Amino acid sequence: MSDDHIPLTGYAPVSDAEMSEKSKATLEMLLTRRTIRDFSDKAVPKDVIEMAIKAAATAPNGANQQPWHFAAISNPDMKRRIRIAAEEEERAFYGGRASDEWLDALTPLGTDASKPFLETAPWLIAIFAQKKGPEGEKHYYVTESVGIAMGMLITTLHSAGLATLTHTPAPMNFLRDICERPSTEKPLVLLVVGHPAETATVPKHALEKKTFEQIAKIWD
Ligand code: IYR
Repeated sequence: MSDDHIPLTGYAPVSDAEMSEKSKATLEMLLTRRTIRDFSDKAVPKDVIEMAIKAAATAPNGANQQPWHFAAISNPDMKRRIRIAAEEEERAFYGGRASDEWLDALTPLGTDASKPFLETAPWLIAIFAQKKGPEGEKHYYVTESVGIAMGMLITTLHSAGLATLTHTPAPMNFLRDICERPSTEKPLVLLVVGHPAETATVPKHALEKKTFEQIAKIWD
């Protein structure tokens, strides 16, 4: 073993039966996750958000450069500014910037330019990808790394009992100004986090999942 490596810890031996049980339990937990757009204004403690961000930051990533920044916002004034800027972009998107083909693909979701959840939900997490480090050094596999971290963030929040919406106003460069981030960072997603409103619905379309055979092939 070279001087710059240490023995692996954290992997207790596990039986095949236990592995099956645990993976099934995680699958069942994830099968209950739904993207929602109707949020309650019920508060969510800051420590839950902090914990979820710490969980996201354990993600495997290119050259351990950890090329991410999470701006977690519950400040009502910032949420309002984000809503105003996002709705302006969305009005342009739905009013002609998006192709007919794109708008057709969105029809079953029933989305439009109105984004009240950006003020109603207790937390917004703006996720930034750092193309470069503080000294201008290049980062590798940035989108992949941040994508994995976002998946882990959503999984942690869902397993805590919270609902999320992966909102992607396009373009969302306004987030850089509002969250005071440098031009070397690209906002990727605005994650809306909170409890579902009692009246929340999900589009039937979202429940139509591809079969296992459509998405995978096992070569054993
Ligand atoms: N950003 C828009 C449009 C939108 C695009 C996709 I792809 C979606 O899956 C959902 C919405 C909006 O948030 O309404």
